[in-house]
Amino acid sequence: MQAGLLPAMGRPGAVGYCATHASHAVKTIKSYRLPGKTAFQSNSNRNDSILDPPEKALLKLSDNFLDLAPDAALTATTPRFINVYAGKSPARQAASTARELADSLMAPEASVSPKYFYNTLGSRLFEAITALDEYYPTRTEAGIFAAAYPQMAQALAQAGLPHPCLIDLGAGNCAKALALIPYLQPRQYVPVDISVEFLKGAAAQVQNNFPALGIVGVGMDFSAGLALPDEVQDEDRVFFYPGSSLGNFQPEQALQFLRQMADPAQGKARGLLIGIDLVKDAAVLQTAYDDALGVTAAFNKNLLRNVNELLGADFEVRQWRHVAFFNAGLSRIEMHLEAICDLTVSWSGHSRRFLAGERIHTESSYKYTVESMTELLRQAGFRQVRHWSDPKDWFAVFWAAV
Ligand code: AVI
Repeated sequence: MQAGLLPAMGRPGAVGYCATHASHAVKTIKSYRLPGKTAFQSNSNRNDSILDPPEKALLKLSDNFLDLAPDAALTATTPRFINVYAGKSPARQAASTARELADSLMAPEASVSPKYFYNTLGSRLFEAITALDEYYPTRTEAGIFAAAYPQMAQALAQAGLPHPCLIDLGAGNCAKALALIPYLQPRQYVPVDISVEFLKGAAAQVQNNFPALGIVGVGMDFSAGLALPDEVQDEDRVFFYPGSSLGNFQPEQALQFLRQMADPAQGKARGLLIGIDLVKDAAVLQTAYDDALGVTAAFNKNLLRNVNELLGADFEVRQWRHVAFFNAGLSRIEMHLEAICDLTVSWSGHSRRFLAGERIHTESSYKYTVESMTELLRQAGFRQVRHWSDPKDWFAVFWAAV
């Protein structure tokens, strides 16, 4: 057991900043012998997301705590952070975003990439979606993880990855990794996200919980390529990609993306732990993307506000309606914005006319079967593939190793 993997959140002795070392703020945290489960239950600083694991796992954790000397001092440094956009000036970034948006809006079948959902309000609306009764993927996936953490850890160990470099793609608030780290015991944790400022705070929180864990935060749009900076350990990389976001790629793009993870450039042993939404009854799928409260509709329409800001366009949100349906032939949910009346949208000297009923395609969310995902992982170069699913077989978490 590596000392750094002991979660600090159950420790009432945690104290504030007391020293500065080099450019990093150093935090001293007093640890103590874990007095059993009650300590987890009584501490108000705890992170409840790691309190779900089964009883047995809690006992295993407490055993690990006993390896520590009482009152041993652990230090938590501010995690390193690398912004892969650093080479590109903000003006060049803004210009290429505007070009991409303008091109997709001017195409015969107008579209906007789903990555533009996630401005500040969009991220909050997505969080609200995950709490909806109709949106089953988030809680179904959480249930699968909670029931199978120890088995997942065992699968990694069997693949020769007992202390991996855990690369968390689209880490967001890092909550899913926080629960996984005590089981997978990574040597290095690498949260990756396009939303840089948000990620910094979240990575610091992980560091507080696991003071001696090596953390390198990476700000990058990983959908454009998975070339990670040199600071990321190139041995024993395990990619963690929960949330069924692979479904937002076109199948050919999904295959290319998976191939990059299986590529020998990612180190000697490589693996992937990924959450995938499965094909199911069309009505269940449809209501998950067209909920009664209209939260998904707001999430979809908010994209127009973001395009207005990024492109300087003049979309009138009230002139558009949310459309979501399951396209069974392509095995995907499609989300569109449909013009309610004839209208014209303009931006920096350009304009496009939309007739009533014309649509902008904003998202596809592909649904796989266990067989089709297993086949895709094999095509990408993964050899050992297994999965865990819920009793209704609505969602699956796959473990794939090369
Ligand atoms: C992020 N992604 C996996 C979500 C999905 O289900 O495709 C995005 C989403 N779109 C509407 N609701 C949720």
